[in-house]
Amino acid sequence: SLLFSKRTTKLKNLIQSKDLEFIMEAHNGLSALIVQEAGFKGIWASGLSMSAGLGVRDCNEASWTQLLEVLEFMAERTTIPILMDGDTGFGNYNNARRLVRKLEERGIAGVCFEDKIFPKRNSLGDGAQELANIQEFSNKIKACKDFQRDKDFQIVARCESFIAGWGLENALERCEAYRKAGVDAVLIHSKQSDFTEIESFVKVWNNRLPVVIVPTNYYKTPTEEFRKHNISLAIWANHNLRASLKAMQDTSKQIFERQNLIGLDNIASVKEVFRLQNEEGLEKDDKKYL
Ligand code: SPV
Ligand code: MG
Repeated sequence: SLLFSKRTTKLKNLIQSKDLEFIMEAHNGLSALIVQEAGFKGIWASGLSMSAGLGVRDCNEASWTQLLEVLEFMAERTTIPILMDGDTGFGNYNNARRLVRKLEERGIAGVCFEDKIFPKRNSLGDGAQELANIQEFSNKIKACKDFQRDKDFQIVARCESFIAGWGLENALERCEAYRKAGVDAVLIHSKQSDFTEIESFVKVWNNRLPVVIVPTNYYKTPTEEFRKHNISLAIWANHNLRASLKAMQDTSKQIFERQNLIGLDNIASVKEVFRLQNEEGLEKDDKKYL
């Protein structure tokens, strides 16, 4: 049954189902658990948030093995599927497929690769974006699909045509090539503040493969619009990182200025920290084994 299915199968069902589904960003073991406890059926291991959480830029400054360590903590504390933001795959087809192998070994359910050049730049920044050669990126996808061991492991091809300023025709040409290469879904990204680019794409795309979106900049678009346009998966991509960042800034500032801990109402109790760490589980086991 679904309840006992593998995480890869769960992610496959989320992506391939007709219904609009949502996954939420996490960037370490604790935030991953928080996403699961909130009720989400899946986790977006955001490149922006994982790198920001490590204090570095979102342009492949953290190595892929460093990210693998982060992902391992996220997988350890959760049972819902994790979709890794795999950026460009950290090299050519061989580097990308080897990452796929390592992700499978660590219980990660899928990966998203974007059609840019290593080292990538975050899509929401102002700088110029260089796209990968279509054939080369398609072959990278094909190599990864050929190499995965679990047939349900999901590979999402992320098209950056709109981000790089190339427009609809380019986006359609690319996504069709990635579909032919055997990808499981396409992610079409836009940094506009409205839904028009995405809408223009999905109208012509016509459900050839499930469509994934990241509505960070067009967040004012009602979720009903996504549903109406048959979006398969929406990613809330960075909001736990941004929420915690603001809370940490406010808390550090207040404690620094007041030189005391009075009136810190917006922080979790130590008890809550222990609960999330599952201290209780260890206490039980101590009784049994110590
Ligand atoms: C991320 O969350 O790292 C993403 C989405 O790739 S974006 O920041 O919009 O590029
Ligand atoms: Mg990213």
